[in-house]
Amino acid sequence: MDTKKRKLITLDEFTIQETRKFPHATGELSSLLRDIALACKIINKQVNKAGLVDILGKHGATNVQGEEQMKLDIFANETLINVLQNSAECAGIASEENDDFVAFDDVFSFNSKYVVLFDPLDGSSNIDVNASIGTIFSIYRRVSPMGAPCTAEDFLQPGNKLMAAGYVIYGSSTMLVYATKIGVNGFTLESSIGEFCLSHPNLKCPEKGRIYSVNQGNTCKYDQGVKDFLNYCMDKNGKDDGEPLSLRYIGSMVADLHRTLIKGGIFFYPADQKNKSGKLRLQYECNPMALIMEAAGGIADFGAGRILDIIPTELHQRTPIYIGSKELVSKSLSFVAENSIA
Ligand code: AHM
Ligand code: MG
Repeated sequence: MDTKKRKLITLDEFTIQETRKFPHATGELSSLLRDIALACKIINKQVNKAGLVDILGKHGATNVQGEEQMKLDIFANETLINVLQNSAECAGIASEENDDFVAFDDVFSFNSKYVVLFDPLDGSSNIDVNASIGTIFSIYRRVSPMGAPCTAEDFLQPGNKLMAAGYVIYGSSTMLVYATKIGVNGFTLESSIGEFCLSHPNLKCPEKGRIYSVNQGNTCKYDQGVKDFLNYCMDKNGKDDGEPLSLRYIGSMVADLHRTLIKGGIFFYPADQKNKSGKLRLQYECNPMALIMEAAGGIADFGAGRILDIIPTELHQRTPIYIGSKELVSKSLSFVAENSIA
């Protein structure tokens, strides 16, 4: 059957079709993406059961089937590591949950082209309240010589060297959003066939947006530029419709970013007087989201330059972030750059 005449296009079919547009592409990236999607489907199954934890037993306890319960973020981390270790395309991983990267120690992995970085379950404090959480991932082509284990320099590449990045949101439906430099596409998990299917082709972040997303409770700790921008958001003056902007903050980066991508607006997690680099991690959270947002036509900045141009020096380094619609992020930067802590 011609896939063009069929309504459902799976993630796999889509990435293979995309690969065919590039004569030298080998399909290894598609295959790696399929492995990541598989891990996320396994995680999704477990996330959906999270509400039953009180019935089935908490972390460390034994459930009715005699299995020991594992904390969901540990389960997500182990699932991704396990699936990627078995993948033919992955030389090693780095995870927000692990202190150091893991170079897979087998000859197949020594000859694999890519390394994967991930935050296995971002926003995990939201699990208890049944709010959306997510997995964030990034893929770099390794720079260390093939035929040997991957090295730290493979994981410390700037975001502008990313081959691809994405996230899976475990929400009212489960979606995988995936970006390369040429564009962003969204796939919704169709549970009856267990496949992510193309639902949001060629996603673009609206150029203008009316929603700002920040932990506003921290305002007293922010520097004057951020406070001034917050006042701008809350003020009806200077707005086309004479209304202040709306505030939406879940405290789960994947969920807040997903809304920002689809509806427009700004998400920001600034530096403050105590945390001079903000809270969010460059390699696991900010770079992948920056690639997605820029490929969707938006902006991702740390207050004084592109997130994607930061040269990482440590795996777990943090950065302030201002990300979203072109117009509103540029506006925020005009306040922040004037009066920054850094
Ligand atoms: P986590 O990786 O420990 O889950 O923390 C990251 C989360 C993000 O999802 C979210 O944007 C942010 O922390 C919320 O932080 P805060 O509670 O300080 O507003
Ligand atoms: Mg996180």
